[in-house]
Amino acid sequence: MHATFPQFTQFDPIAGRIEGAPLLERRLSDLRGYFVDQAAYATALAQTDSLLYTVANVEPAQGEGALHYGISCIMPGRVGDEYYMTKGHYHAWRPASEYYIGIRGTGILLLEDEESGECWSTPLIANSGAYVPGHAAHRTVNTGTEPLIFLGIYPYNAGHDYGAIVERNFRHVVVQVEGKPTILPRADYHARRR
Ligand code: PAN
Ligand code: ZN
Repeated sequence: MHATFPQFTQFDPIAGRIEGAPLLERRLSDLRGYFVDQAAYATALAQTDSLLYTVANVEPAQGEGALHYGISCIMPGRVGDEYYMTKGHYHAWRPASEYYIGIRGTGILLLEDEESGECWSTPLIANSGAYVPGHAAHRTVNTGTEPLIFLGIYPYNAGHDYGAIVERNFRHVVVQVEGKPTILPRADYHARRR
């Protein structure tokens, strides 16, 4: 059977775009309540509603076995000490896993297993891959000085579930401490600032 979608795709590895794919933009105002330092968030938003990241998804086919994929581009920057990051989500269909391939820049992928509560992280850098297992919340953080660009490949029916993250956020934050990206339990970050 001939596929009805393009068999060959070129990515723009500098801008993080896929030609013809619709571009979703996430700005500071879209991430209200996500950053740990609320005062820094309010100050930043009062200045400008900065672009935090873009996602271009290609969803060529439906049905058992089909794959979707998308390229994400997270800008460099921070809100207070916390680096620019994605909202983060579970897949609506929890067993769906995903594979991330780093194309440009330097970042960290935060993961949390829904049932065990286990938290872990992996680097996300150019020419490397990171596996996101099913049932894991995942958030990507740009800890570098250039855009962080990566490809994500997932089952067509993975879907996004943002609700749980909106409610309780990730247990860890990725913040700049003494000039270096540092992963801290959210509670420890608050305690340090008291
Ligand atoms: C990615 C993410 C993308 C943006 O394509 O959707 O990086 O992150 P948020 O969806 O958390 O805003 C992916 O993991 N898709 O399943
Ligand atoms: Zn995902």
